[in-house]
Amino acid sequence: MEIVILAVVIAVVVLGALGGLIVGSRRKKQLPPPPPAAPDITAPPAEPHVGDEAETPREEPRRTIEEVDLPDGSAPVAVEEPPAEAPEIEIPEPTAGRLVRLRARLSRSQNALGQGLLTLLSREHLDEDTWEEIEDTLLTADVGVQPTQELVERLRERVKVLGTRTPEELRTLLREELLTLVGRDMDRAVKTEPEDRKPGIVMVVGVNGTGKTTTTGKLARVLVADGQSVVLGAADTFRAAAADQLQTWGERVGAHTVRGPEGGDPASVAFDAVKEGKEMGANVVLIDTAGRLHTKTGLMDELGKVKRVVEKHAPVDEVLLVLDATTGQNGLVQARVFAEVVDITGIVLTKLDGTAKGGIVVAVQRELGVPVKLVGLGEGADDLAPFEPEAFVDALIGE
Ligand SMILES: Nc1nc2c(ncn2[C@@H]2O[C@H](COP(=O)(O)OP(=O)(O)O)[C@@H](O)[C@H]2O)c(=O)[nH]1
Ligand SMILES: [Mg+2]
Repeated sequence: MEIVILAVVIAVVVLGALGGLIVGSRRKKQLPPPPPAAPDITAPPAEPHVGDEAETPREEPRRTIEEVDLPDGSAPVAVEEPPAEAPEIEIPEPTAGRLVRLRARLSRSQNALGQGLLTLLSREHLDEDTWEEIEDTLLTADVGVQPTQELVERLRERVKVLGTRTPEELRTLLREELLTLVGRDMDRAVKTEPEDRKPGIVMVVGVNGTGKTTTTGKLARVLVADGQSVVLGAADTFRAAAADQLQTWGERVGAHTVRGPEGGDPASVAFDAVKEGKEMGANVVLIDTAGRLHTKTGLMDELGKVKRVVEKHAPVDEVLLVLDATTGQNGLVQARVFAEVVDITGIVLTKLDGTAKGGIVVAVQRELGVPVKLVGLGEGADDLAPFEPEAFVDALIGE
């Protein structure tokens, strides 16, 4: 019995050792046996044999296919794969003189307002009916009642002492009076660079559909074109699409977008955006907000809270109210509501390209006592222009 067990143990040990040798020899066999003489390199590789390693262990780093010389001997081609997260960055157009470049977009206001007034003023007899027509023209272009009366009064006075009325004289006169109405001396710079700290903080507010997100995106481009680094805060958390839309704008110019969960707290997204802007050493943080106007109280609470929470970091430098120029009087009502909620520091008038009501510039400034700082003149990425009264009035009355 003991002998049998011993014999079995010996047998197992011997077999194990043999097995180990076999395995060991398999491991050591790394290369197939060298081919006889003058190997034919065009021949297909030798078939693997049973017991061959599935893959020859590599000492050298794996080479990509691009580094291998092509059969026809052409040089290796370096194919750069763009990283998925970094799309090509666009270089926005410079901002100086944009309004002049985009003046043709104001053609509807030019025809209705500028040319309309010049034609009326050129009439041989400036009777009461004509003055009434002039007044109507201004009102139709949304200049507003008070500013219209002021302008008509000034024009009547000046035309009286003019005697002859050459087209050139009338143009000069109208230009001067419209400029006075639009306001030459207001500070229209968008405050993005406070002297004592970084980043500057800008909030963009307004009713949905007026062009807030588009304007925020375009403004980011303006700032980037001017050499500033920008962080975007997607504080419109009601639809994920809104944050996507903003992020897309940001990616095009290399601006980082801070966003939160859909339906999340807008104030905390805004807070985080400023926090990240600080950490990144950004020059400016632009905060896009939601603008539901169903319940004034809800809006009040929400916007007010966003501003208060952001101001735990630093004061907000600029609150831009975005108004759709095509909505006329409705826009003025919106302006009033928003002004009650937050201190508006600047107005952005969008969609001036699609309207004959360029006079809204005058009316809304009067309404809020705040300057129009930017105007939207199209859906294109660079269709946002700093508002320049002279270029604007020149565009209205034509060359
Ligand atoms: N024609 C024209 N369309 C504009 C302008 N600004 C914005 N829009 C369009 O208005 C629509 C609403 O804009 P969006 O930024 O989403 O508005 P939001 O809801 O206030 O964020 C979009 O189709 C924009 O392309 C502008 O200056 N001119
Ligand atoms: Mg939006």
